[in-house]
Amino acid sequence: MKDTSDRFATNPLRRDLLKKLGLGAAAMGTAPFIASTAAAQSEDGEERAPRESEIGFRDGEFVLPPLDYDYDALEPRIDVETMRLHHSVHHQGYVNGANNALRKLDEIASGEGDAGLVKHWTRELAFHGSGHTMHLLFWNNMTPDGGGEPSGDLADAVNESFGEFANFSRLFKAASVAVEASGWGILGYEPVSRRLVVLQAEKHHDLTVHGVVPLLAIDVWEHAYYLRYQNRRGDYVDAFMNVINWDDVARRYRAASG
Ligand code: MN3
Repeated sequence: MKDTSDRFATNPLRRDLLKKLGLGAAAMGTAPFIASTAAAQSEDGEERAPRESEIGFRDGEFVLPPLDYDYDALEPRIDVETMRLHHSVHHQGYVNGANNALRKLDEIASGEGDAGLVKHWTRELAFHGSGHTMHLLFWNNMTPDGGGEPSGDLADAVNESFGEFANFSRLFKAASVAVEASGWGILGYEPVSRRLVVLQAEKHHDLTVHGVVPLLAIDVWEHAYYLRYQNRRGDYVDAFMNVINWDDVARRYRAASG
């Protein structure tokens, strides 16, 4: 893996795939990948250096960044053991899977791989690549000091899109609770209508509206809540509302809509 990473980093096909994954220019060169370009802006819209927790790609490979807070920081809403397993095992699995899929697709591109498996490996990239980017978003969407309501431009956008915050909250929670099997509840920016939308994702990527930029996401796979909440997904969704980092969501909104 190590000896070929330089080739992957400079491979034109890989660049194209990274673009399609929405990873942008920062992923291609020496600049670190930021979970969303949105997060790379400070409160006043100026560029800022990415936090370590936002860097999900380095030296030609997807990587698992550390969290911005300790595993026990979101107690009692999200328990320490869930956080530890979810970050260090589950998220790492998506990082590994995405790197493997890219490697296999690079082999096919160069004529060395089995082109008959292209359907398999693109599906693997969609699943693991989306798993990686969604978890990067999820971790940075949360903070021990979270909850409440957004302010500023994001608050205006929520009101314009949903009428008022309570309506957004009702819709977001309903969508998150109702995801069939494993997936995500998502607040995203839809660039054609230029409004906010609430979506579900099944797995990490099914039900996507292409072009929508996810701003806020709650993981409703059982691995995200089962140790503490068992089958009570609704209680977990309610708890999540109290750890949302609205400053992070607002930065992403500004970059996506700007
Ligand atoms: Mn997860």
